[in-house]
Amino acid sequence: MNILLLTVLLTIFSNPSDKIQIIDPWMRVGAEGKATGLFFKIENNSDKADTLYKAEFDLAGKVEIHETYDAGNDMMGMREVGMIVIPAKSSFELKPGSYHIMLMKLKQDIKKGDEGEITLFFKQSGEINIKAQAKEMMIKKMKHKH
Ligand SMILES: [Cu+2]
Repeated sequence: MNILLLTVLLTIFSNPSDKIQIIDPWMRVGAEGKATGLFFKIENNSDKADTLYKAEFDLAGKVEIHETYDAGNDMMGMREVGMIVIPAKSSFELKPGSYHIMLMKLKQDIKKGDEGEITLFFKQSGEINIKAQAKEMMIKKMKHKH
């Protein structure tokens, strides 16, 4: 890799003026009319807390910020939370089985490898556009040997 390219890459990935960084965004594959999840890690490099309060996705009729909770009787439930606060100099991870962005009422199928552009809204940092690629969830396969 030449020095110029390396410098450009380092500038992109370690720009200290980027107070909020979105790391490894991805979404789960989904079917038209259904809902799917969007996940990423938020790094807040500033010395002020920031709040994620909204997300927009063109291919979803509705987008909500969700958390997963234990609903008792071995059931897991999901509910909307109005926002996620990321304290100063810390990070917060949205992941399956935990906090996530729920992309609802999908306007088309989202297949493995599809890329979606999503806009995240932060109180301090404003709008941040991200690209998330669709992946299939890793599901443990049951194997029967006879
Ligand atoms: Cu959800």
